Amino acid sequence: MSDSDVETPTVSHLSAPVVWSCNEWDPLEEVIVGVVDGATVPPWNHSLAATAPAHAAWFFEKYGGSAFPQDIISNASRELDALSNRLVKLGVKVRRPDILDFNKEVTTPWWSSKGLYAAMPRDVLLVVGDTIFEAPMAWRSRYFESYAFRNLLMDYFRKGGRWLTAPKPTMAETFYDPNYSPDRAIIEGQKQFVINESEIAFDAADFVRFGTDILAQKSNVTNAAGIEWMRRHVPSGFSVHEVEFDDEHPMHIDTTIVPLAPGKLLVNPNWVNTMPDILASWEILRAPPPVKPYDSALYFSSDWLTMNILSLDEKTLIVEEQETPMIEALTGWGFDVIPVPFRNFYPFGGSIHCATTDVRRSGSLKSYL
Ligand code: ABU
Repeated sequence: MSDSDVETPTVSHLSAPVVWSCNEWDPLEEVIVGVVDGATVPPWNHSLAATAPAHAAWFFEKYGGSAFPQDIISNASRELDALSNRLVKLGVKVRRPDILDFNKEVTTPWWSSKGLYAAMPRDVLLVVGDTIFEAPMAWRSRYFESYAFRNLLMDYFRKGGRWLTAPKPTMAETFYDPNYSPDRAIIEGQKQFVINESEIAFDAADFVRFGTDILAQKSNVTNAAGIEWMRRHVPSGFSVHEVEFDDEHPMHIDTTIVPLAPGKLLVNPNWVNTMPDILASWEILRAPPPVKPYDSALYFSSDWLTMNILSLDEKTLIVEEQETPMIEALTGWGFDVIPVPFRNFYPFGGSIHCATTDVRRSGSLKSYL
């Protein structure tokens, strides 16, 4: 390629920032919705076993290394498209990542692996104010996942968005604890994790935004070094606070605490026994038990995907349509609920919050905690 083939980034500064989101509930203007095309099932391995339910091992043993079964992809894809169309009708600009073939084996100096998917923008990208962060991730199968979003990121960059990419860990053997076992996730009162602190790692979904304050948890994909890296790089005016809950196998905070509106927090009754002091002034709704049984097609996740809700604004929530107890509880708490079909996406390990990343919400930076 000659230099003349390379497009020079032309930066246009819009009157409103192209990337701007400070919390989970301001009015949603632009969102990325994931895609499942090209998704590959990772082989059952040590880091996956740290959080995937043991009952799902058969799925990974049968399909590991192969494309997801086509019927699972088609059904989920239909629901992602329906969600996108619904959001457009609600006045939200929807962007989609590129479709990549994650069944290609990639090799680094330390390992070889196939990929996973571009289904969960929430895991990969985090918008803090005017900056979009690309997470380094901690699974080998997710090492190149952010490239499905690169064209979008370049577009935001050209339009004046700030974009930061965290340093990726090598994901060499030395990064994982060979002695970690999900059966011994707490030793002498200390939570154990499959990743160590030798390198920086985090998934964006271990962070949740409350305006000037961002809460983050250590997990099997996010270490203290990753939280510290974010603390040093968030734009001026934001602070990152580490919190810990009672999920013994944490991976992603968005089925543990979900802020829905200023002062209103949905919490997981199994994993939140003690509220961190920083949230003491917030009104709490303990989530009703999930409708979907744990041992159904939930290959990557707990059954608390029921809590994985996207806020359209501080009054309106998008919720999976069959989660009736949740819909009733939220309606009773004063919210308007837009039910959408999303059950067929659950086998990929997330629901509506995971499948989306808000790139722009109106509103200004404020303190709520
Ligand atoms: N990725 C969100 C799923 C977290 C959970 O297993 O509850």
